[in-house]
Amino acid sequence: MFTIAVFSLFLTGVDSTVRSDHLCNRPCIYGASPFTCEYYFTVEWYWVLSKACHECPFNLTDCFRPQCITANGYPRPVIAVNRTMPGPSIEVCEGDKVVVHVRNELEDGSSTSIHWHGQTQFNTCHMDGVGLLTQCNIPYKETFRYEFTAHPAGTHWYHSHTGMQIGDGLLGAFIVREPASRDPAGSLYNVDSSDHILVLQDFLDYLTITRYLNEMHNMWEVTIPIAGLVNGRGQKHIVLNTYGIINTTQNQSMTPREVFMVKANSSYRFRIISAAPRCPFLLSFDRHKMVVIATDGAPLKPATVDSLVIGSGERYDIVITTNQNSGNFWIQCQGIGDCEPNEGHASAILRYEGAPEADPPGNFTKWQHGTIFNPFPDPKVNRSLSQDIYQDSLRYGGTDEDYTSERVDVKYYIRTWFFHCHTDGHMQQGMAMVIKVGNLTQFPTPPSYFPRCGGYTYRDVLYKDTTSSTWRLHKNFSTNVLLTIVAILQLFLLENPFTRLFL
Ligand SMILES: [Cu+2]
Repeated sequence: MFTIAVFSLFLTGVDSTVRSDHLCNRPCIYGASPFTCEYYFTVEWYWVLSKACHECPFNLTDCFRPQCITANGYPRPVIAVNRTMPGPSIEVCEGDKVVVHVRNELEDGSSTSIHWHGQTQFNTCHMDGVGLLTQCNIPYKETFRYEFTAHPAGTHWYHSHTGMQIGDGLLGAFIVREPASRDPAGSLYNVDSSDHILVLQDFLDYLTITRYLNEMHNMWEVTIPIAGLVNGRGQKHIVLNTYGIINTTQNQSMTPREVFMVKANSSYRFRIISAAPRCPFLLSFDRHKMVVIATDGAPLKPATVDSLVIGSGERYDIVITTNQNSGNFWIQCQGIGDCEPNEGHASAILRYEGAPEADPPGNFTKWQHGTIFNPFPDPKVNRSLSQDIYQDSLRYGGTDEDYTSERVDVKYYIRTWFFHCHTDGHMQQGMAMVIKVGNLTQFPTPPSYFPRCGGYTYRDVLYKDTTSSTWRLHKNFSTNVLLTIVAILQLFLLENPFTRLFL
């Protein structure tokens, strides 16, 4: 085993895009020894267009300084990891051991926790990061050390699983690569780079809890003002040269969009993550088809489309072939449903090498999206239903797994799952339940030093009766979180890639 420890705080590069400069971001070689990949995350309240941004956006270079979060140009509080949003990407190979030290520096005293969305956590379910369920929330000023094996391969992400911290920025990409030879779609692309990870957020001009309370308690509030961000960047608000303190002839400017650089005549794997806690998005690349090759970490039989709909928490891997003449092209992410009326869109730029550093010609055009993958029933979407590809027609694209036959390869117990809607307000309103799989005595044992809060771990619930050598319930079980279980199910999980949607 190699141990690679890097303080990612100092290695986030010159901008806040999502590339990982960690040594664990490497080509994955079949049969090679796994690495131990160690990261240090400091979670803290931070600020859009902070002092670290100097003269951004009047001096655009300043917008790419370390610790400068530009978002859509509206100064507001955010919860950042190492003063970036999205937080530092984790990019590892399948089978690596991932160690993340999460330090809570949230100055209002809030607690936090981080869930590794899409990771199976075999035998480490206590590292799943669901606050108050699989672990205590991490208190202010304390550090929690997550440690688990990266599995399965694919495009995943991490995010806070405490309160509504996702909407305020506590999220990042979590990419688990495998040797290209193991990827059924490996022959369809030439480039699978950190430079083509696209993290989509919806974003407010105020804290997420404000929107939630407004929706819940303000009888007049019916609109949802939202803007989209791609890799933490968007362009919505005009920034004024307040007080005239920046020495420029401009009196207003706008924050930069994210730019994805490509070369002509090649094929790129784009890894698209929807970290948007609220909006589904309709996503397309102007004048480029997209070949969908995976969802939520599972390979699909490739499908060629013009655009796709991505919901909260979902991931799609697509291949873009750069078959146009050099130029700039819009990457359009249109918020749909109730996110449409209020400028709920994000845009980024696909720029061919040699093209001018400029916006693509023509405006961001809505609703021209051809064949749609997984269409959302929105009457404004201009489409021919007969062409569209629906989710239930997706086919598993793997070659080495026969998930339809009734056989049990492995038996494992995953203790408790928090099965929930990934739209933040919906979860808070109760679209969630705790599912316990297996008997308490069958669960993997957390380390003896694992922190406790109020007796939620199985050890606090059970004790071993030394005379009969059987497990018994403690009498003071009444305060235990397990009492909130609304359903106890025996689940028979087939190795179906789509079950991973809910992890
Ligand atoms: Cu999640």
